[in-house]
Amino acid sequence: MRAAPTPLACRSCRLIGSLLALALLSSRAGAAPHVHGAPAGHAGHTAHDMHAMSDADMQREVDAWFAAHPAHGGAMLGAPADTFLVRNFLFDTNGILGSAVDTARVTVGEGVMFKWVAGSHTTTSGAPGDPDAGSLWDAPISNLNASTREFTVQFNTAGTYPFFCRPHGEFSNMVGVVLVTESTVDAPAPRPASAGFVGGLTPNPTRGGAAFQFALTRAGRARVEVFDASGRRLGLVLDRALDAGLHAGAWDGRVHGARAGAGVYYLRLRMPEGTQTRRLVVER
Ligand SMILES: [Cu+2]
Repeated sequence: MRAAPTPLACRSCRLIGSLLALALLSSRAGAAPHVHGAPAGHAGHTAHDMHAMSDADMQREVDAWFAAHPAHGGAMLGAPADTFLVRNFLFDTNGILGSAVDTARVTVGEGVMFKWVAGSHTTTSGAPGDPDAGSLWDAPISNLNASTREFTVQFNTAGTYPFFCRPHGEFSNMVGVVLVTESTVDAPAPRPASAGFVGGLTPNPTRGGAAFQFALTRAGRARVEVFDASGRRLGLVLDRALDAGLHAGAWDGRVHGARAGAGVYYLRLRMPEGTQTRRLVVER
C-alpha cells in the first residue's frame, strides 16, 4: 500500500488506460459497445466507444485506484452552493446534457457537491495528465455507499479549479470547472475594469487541457478558439452570449477528438471589447 497519493503516472492508472484502449479496439472490431444510459445529447461521441467496459468493471478500476490512493479533499459543511450531477459521462450543473464543459460559480467559503446519478466515476482536481492532478481533492463518485454517493469540496481561495473523472476525463472529456470569486455582500458583482483573460491558463505547461478565466465589461458574445503555432484554427472552445462579469472555461486538450500533440498552441478570445490571445504549451 502506498504511503501517500502519487501523481497520475501510476500503475493503477496505466492499467485503466490500457483497459480502455482494449475496450476501444474490441468495440471497433465489431463487438457491440455496452452503452448504459449515456445521454443522447452528450458531446463526447467517440467516448461511447470506450464503454464496452461494464459498470462492474469500471467500479473495480475506481476501487483499485482508491485502495492505493485514499480519497481526500472533502469537507463537511452546510448546504453546498452548487451541485454537479455525476452521470455517464459528464459532470452536469446546468441541466443541459450536451454542453461540453460545465462551470459552477461560487464565492469564497462556499462548497460544491458532486452527487452520484449513474455509473462509476471520480471527481479529481486538475486536468487529465496534469502531474499534480488530485492534489486538492480526489474521491470516488459511485453507488457503493453513502460516502461515495455525495462528496463536497469547500473553496477557500478565489480562482479557477478544473477537475475531471479519472476513467473518463481524458477519453470522454468528462471534465468540469469551479470558478470561485471573492464574496460580495448584498451587491451585484462589480463590473470588471478591463476585459480579457484574467490570469494565465492553468496548468501551463499542460499534459492535458487547460482552464481559463476572462472578464467582460459589457454583455455580448464571447468566443474562444484554439490555434496551432502556425496560426491554423484547430477548434472552438466556447461560443456564448454572456453577461458582463467574470467567466470561466476550459479547453480539453483535444483536436478533432484526439489528444493534441506536444507543442505550442494559442487560445484566442474574441469579445465585444476586442481580441486577446494566450499561449499554451502542451507537453507529452
Ligand atoms: Cu467517469
